[in-house]
Amino acid sequence: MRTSVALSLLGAAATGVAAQSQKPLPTAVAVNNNPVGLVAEAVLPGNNIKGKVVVKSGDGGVGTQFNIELSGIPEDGPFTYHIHVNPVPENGNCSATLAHLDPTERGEDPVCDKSKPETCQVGDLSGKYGAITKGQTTFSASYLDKYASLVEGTGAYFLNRSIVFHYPNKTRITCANFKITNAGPAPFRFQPTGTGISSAAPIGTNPAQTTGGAPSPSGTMPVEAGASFSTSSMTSVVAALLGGAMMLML
Ligand SMILES: *[C@@H]1O[C@H](CO)[C@@H](O)[C@H](O)[C@H]1NC(C)=O
Ligand SMILES: *[C@@H]1O[C@H](CO)[C@@H](O)[C@H](O)[C@H]1NC(C)=O
Ligand SMILES: *[C@@H]1O[C@H](CO)[C@@H](O)[C@H](O)[C@H]1NC(C)=O
Ligand SMILES: [Cu+2]
Repeated sequence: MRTSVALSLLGAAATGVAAQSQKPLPTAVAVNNNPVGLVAEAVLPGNNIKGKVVVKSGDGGVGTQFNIELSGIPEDGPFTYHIHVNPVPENGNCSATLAHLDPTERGEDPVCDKSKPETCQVGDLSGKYGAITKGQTTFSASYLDKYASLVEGTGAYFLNRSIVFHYPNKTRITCANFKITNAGPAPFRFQPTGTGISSAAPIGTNPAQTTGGAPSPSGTMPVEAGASFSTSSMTSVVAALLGGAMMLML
């Protein structure tokens, strides 16, 4: 009797210890305010794997769409790839990009569980969406990632960082920096005599913005302009429809 009580207490204590050592992994924050229309790409230098990784804001600024097209892939895969913390320096040294983008600081272990992408390192793209399998000489992938951020100033922001491809032994094969190719619509400015929203302002593709850092001169967010215009035009459409319906009812 005493023995069994003691044993069950021991059992409970052991269970407690096991539960403690499996602390839940931190979860990444889903990004819903990426700048609509923003497009960037990382073009590989092409001395082995060729191709590029194009990223853009998901619909309505929700998540980041990744489109990857590669060719000339060596035979000795599988290859993993990640967003790394630092950019590639001028000399192309992929080692200088340091570790994976990991704003939640969950670390490398345990390995990423694809079914719980929010618990993976934000930069562990092959962990979340699959590696380049052995034997394929070309690779294309397209997916929406909820956690990588296009919002400057946030920990998961990655357009000032790099993408790195690895051999199975983790040696770095190739790497490239992201460059903004389209900053998205310029801030909307109200023009009383204007005939159309599209003529309101030039598209913001000035090179200063592609190197990152400088906010747009007006300091307003480029994103909301189109959205608020279409909201107001939607409102008037709805109002017109409602008006029509009421006329019919009378
Ligand atoms: C590349 O970067 C790593 C890490 O910063 C450094 O240790 C190494 O010396 C660099 N190699 C070259 C060739 O610059
Ligand atoms: C990239 O941008 C983020 C957010 O703005 C910042 O915290 C980080 O230090 C930057 N990293 C580099 C390498 O510039
Ligand atoms: C890793 O693998 C590549 C390709 O097979 C090879 O060229 C390289 O020497 C290996 N590096 C190490 C450190 O074993
Ligand atoms: Cu990596």
